[in-house]
Amino acid sequence: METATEEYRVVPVACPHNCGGSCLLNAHVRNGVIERISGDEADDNASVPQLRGCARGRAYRHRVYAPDRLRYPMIRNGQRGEGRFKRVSWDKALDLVAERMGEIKKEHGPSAVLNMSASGTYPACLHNTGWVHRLLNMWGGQTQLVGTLSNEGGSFASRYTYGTYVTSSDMDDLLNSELIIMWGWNPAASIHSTNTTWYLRQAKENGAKIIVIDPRHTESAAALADQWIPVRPGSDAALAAAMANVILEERLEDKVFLDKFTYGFQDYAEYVSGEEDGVPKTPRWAEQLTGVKADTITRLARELAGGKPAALMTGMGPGRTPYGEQFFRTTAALAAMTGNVGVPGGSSAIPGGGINMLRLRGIPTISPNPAGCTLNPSNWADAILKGKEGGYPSDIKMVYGMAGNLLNQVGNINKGVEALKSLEFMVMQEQFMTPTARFADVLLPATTSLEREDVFNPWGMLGRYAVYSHKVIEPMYECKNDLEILTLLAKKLGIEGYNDKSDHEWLSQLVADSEIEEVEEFKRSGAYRINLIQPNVALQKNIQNPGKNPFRTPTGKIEIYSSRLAEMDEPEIPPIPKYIPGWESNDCSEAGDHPLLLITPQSKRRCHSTYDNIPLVSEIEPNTIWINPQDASRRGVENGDPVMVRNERGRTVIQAKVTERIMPGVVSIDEGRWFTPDENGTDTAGSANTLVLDGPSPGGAARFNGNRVEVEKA
Ligand SMILES: Nc1nc2c(c(=O)[nH]1)N[C@H]1C(S)=C(S)[C@@H](COP(=O)(O)OP(=O)(O)OC[C@H]3O[C@@H](n4cnc5c(=O)[nH]c(N)nc54)[C@H](O)[C@@H]3O)O[C@H]1N2
Ligand SMILES: Nc1nc2c(c(=O)[nH]1)N[C@H]1C(S)=C(S)[C@@H](COP(=O)(O)OP(=O)(O)OC[C@H]3O[C@@H](n4cnc5c(=O)[nH]c(N)nc54)[C@H](O)[C@@H]3O)O[C@H]1N2
Ligand SMILES: [Mo]
Repeated sequence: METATEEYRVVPVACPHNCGGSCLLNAHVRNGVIERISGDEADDNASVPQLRGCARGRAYRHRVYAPDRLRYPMIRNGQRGEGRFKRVSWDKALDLVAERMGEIKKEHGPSAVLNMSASGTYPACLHNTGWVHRLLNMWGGQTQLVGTLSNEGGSFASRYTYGTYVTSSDMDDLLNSELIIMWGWNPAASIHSTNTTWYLRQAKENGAKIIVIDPRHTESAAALADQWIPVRPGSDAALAAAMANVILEERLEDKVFLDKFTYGFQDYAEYVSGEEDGVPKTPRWAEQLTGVKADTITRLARELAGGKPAALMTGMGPGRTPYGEQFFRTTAALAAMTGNVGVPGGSSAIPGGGINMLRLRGIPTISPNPAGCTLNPSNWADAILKGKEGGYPSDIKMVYGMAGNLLNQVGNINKGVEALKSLEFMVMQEQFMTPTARFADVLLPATTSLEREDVFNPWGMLGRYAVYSHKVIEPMYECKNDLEILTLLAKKLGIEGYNDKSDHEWLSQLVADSEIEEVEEFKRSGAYRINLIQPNVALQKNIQNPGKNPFRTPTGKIEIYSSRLAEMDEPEIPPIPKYIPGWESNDCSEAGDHPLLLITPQSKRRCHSTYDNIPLVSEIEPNTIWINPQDASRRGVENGDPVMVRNERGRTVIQAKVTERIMPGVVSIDEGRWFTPDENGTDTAGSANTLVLDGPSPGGAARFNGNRVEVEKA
């Protein structure tokens, strides 16, 4: 029963997580306590749909009120990584950080500090990790992680093929497609923009045919696909080359498009026909490598060539393999061969940025890094352990991290543990005691996004909306906003001019400088949506008017043959797209005692490792390893059995899900469970990265998929 003294409000906020969407949520608050969170219930219409959150966003309250929130600053009180800490004041904690940073800079220079901030607040316009870069760069510099763990393969391929990173059309353009090939793409779980699955559903109702190519029969396959084509991880470039072979053999290619818009296609055609290396890339050739029947490949190729406009929608999973960049180069070649690039309903076949219609910038978070030292994120641990002697740009002594759990989220956790143990000093700005935070010397407790004000927008590629996220409650315990923590530290470090505005002033400026005119309405409703009659189509202007808008490649064309890659002269980065066998992946003869190929996709119960400690969301589905009945029965494993998964990098125990939904020879563990070792170092939580390789592919991609493992009854 409500009484007159009770205050009840419904406050618009954003789901702050980094799945690519930015959903509008409503926080229901009574007397300063969040009672529940509901989804967007605005009037729905086809062009401006609701921004409805999923189970994770709606459970955000359970993160805010989680009993294991970090509550006050703490310093290490035991061995590093042991997890014993003692409470101190903010003043004392920040004094210690400033003092140790000063000593480390004096002795080793600023590049001794590795910035291990990551994606936890990526979609936030204000409280994001750009401020850590700003702090360290103004202080003298840092060793910086450059590039993403997600899409370096795609970025590499789009840079050399199209000369731009803006390669994604708006998702509602899928309504213009006749055929949609979801190639290693599972937005039913991995979102990639709030309404992607909703548009796919409508496309299907409009009669589009949907084919899923994935080692797993995914949620998207179950909900949307007319056909599921399982493929061995890391072999997709072979599948694409064989499709190209069929298209050329049957003369189904779009010659006019190839002549007008591409450069060097003939070289690829010679590779595909076998003229170049004596190996025709026929469907039969690919069958051995991919596990896809030659007939199926032939039919798929014909379907793609005949199904115009066809959207070859590639996810990032197949790109996170040993030569992941080649996958996207081959799919771009297919899209060009079939004249599907830059047209409504088509696709560039490389995931990348979209045409950004919102100028939500203006916060000066990035300044140049005076130390100039950079690392691929997949090398962070190796670089700490080996330093300059190992060919890395710096000798790292200290880590500063905000909103990242990179011990858990990069391959080879056991190597990461060794690396963190070897440090002189480590600081983490976190909300929880994550596996990474346990190794810190100083823990600085950060607020959640419901305790502060911010603006969020989805990944550049995928939407035309922004969400205003109001402050709902006061900071819990002694937690502080990330920007406030960094501003206080900047003062202690004697940095001048780091931050001269309040959060509110920053956000007012941000919105005032953007295209948003109805600022009050944006704040009131929480959402700003751009209604378009026609969705944006990536690369369309290059195709409509190539004279005026040449592709930004050396030749001004889509470079199937890249002159810049040719100049590099690296056999592992050929100038034309090629299938290159992975280190561990496809060659069955090299399987040894680790015969199964592991993939580690995104979980619908987590955003990476975020939410792994929240029981409510963990109920969505148990954490399991998917294994085909053939592989399970050979090992005496039954559905529900605990199994040990192992290779030379580590061991983890997890429950088996015996299912036809994964192809034989492949197993799958959703990434992101918190590494929880027992006294023998065996992980007890099913944390995928105990098994995964660290280090990037030649083009920079992380190699999360296609690692060799063995499974046995635990
Ligand atoms: N729920 C949820 N959503 C998320 C995230 C999350 O953690 N949770 N993370 C977000 C982030 S930051 C990112 S970068 C994106 C990542 O998005 P993606 O990289 O697209 O997602 P994944 O699930 O890793 O991979 C997509 C699909 O590829 C398949 N796959 C794996 N290896 C191969 C292969 O070699 N060949 C083929 N054909 N398929 C393969 C997997 O089975 C999976 O179904 O997702 C975002 N969305
Ligand atoms: N095996 C395998 N590993 C993968 C992937 C894969 O597909 N397979 N995907 C990779 C990809 S694409 C990515 S992007 C990375 C992501 O890796 P990370 O960027 O490390 O992402 P999270 O694990 O979600 O960790 C984010 C942390 O930020 C904290 N956090 C959230 N909000 C805030 C805040 O407002 N302030 C502060 N200070 N902290 C906050 C959360 O508590 C959480 O611990 O993982 C990669 N790891
Ligand atoms: Mo990512």
